Amino acid sequence: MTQPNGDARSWWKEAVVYQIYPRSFNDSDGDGVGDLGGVYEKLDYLDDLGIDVVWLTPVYDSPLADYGYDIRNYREILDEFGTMADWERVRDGLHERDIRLVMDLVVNHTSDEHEWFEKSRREVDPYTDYYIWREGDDGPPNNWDSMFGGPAWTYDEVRGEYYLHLFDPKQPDLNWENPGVREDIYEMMRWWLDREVDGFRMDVINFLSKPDGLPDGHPSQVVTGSEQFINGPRLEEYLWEIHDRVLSEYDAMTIGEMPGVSVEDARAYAGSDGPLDMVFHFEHMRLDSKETEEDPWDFHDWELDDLKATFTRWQEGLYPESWNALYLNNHDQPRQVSRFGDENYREESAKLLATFLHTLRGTPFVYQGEEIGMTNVPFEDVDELEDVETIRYVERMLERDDVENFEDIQDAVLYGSRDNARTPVQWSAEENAGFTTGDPWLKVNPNYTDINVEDARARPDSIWQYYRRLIDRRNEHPVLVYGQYELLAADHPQIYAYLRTNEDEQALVVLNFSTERAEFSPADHIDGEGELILANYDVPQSATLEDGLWQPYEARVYLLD
Ligand code: TEU
Repeated sequence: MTQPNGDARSWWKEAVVYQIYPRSFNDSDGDGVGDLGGVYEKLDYLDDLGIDVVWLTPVYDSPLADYGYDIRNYREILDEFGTMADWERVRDGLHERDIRLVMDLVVNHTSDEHEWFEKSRREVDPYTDYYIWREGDDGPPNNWDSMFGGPAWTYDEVRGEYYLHLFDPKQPDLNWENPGVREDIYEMMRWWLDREVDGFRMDVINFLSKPDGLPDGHPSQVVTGSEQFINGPRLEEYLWEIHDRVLSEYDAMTIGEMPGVSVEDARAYAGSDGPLDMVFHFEHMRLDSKETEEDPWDFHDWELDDLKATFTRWQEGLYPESWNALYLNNHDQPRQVSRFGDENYREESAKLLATFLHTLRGTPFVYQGEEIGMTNVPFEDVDELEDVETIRYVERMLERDDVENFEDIQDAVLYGSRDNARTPVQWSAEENAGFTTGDPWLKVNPNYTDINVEDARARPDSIWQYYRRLIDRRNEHPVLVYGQYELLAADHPQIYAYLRTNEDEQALVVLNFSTERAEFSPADHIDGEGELILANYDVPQSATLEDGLWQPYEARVYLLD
């Protein structure tokens, strides 16, 4: 039996990606900000972990209103991060270690300090229509909200018109209707690909197309207007154009970040015949929040039922023609162990989550610090926060009558802020966790004395060592990469179990997603014997499928006969 067409083997399917947020990764010059020199120092570290691809979040020149997602110059490196020569050194060092490099592509918007915007607001051709400008009679041209809260329009005194920004006012949206904009973006993409970049993670790439006439959004939406600008009318056309004009000429990996994307949409955008390789969807990021107009951060506990249903829908829905991008946290989300695991069972639950991520069909994305089980951060005051989204949230909430001070919303911030993921990587128990000899730009999580890389590498049973073994297992058993997914015991309240099957092998994954012991006998659900190939508790190699009692957050992977 051959693999179905859509399941043809590719390097980017077998890869494990490691996401670096350079500002918080490692500081080589003592200014308190991580940099490319710091990444260079850690190349052997990345190699030892066994990852195959690095995704570098934006390192381009930027005024940092959204920490680099507001680009001033696509072809320059931000001074704080180093020079183009430093970037080349990182690229070459990665390539020497057979690690590929994926860059962030932010082309829904630029910085308002980008030369194109400076010229556009002065109506200098050909840049006059590079952005989305409208006159407004008594206020903004339509009712759309920005993703960070507040109106999506800002009045520009220079031009005397409003411009659209789906994020911060310092992030004006490019006008993709304008062929000149598209040409310039394609040229820029080729410029990087010709510099041996191995692919792009494409920021909010499903926001590119805005409908003609920019109609008002439905007021029932949490972000008013989102149903208009998410997956807009010309999106597919633009993605195909990007593919045909640029990507088709290179062996590049492409991951589209797509808030609000459904399984059906994803099949069109990232099928085996689609323009992109895979997409980041957000459905599992919504399982614990009830976003409302009043409070976009209304968090509650997530349910295992929902987690199973969501992942199962994506695992089944993208088989066999499309491919999953797998993640449980990143620079925009809380730490996974604090959210989907339990800090009281930090080591066990971090390993369980890792097992989950690496044994689903798709490409796993590991976010820096995840491999040592870094946790959310006990921020004590607004002054400790840096993230624009969090700061806007706090400002908006403080305007409400029922919110008097920071303490009233502290729980939501401690749970949900993007800064949770952005504190410096904890390298050692030395001052500032060994991240910098200077003053770190964002507070170091005080738990660095216990949770750090040095300790994790020294302990054979650490989360870090577990990641290494897990990556090895995935490399040894293609069934863990390609196999078809089948959910078992769908209604079990604690256990999440599934099979992975291809023509040569079958694997069984059992995860106790709870703080209680669980009863579950795999033998009730499958025939045959199994060989244990990975476990996060010390269980004998001879453990059988009849075994019925599972420890809190216990995870096991069996290869079946
Ligand atoms: O994020 C897109 C996005 O939708 C975020 O607003 C996300 O939903 C939110 O932060 C969750 O709390 C991308 C980048 O990853 C993010 O860092 C940028 O701020 C944003 O685009 C704008 O470029």
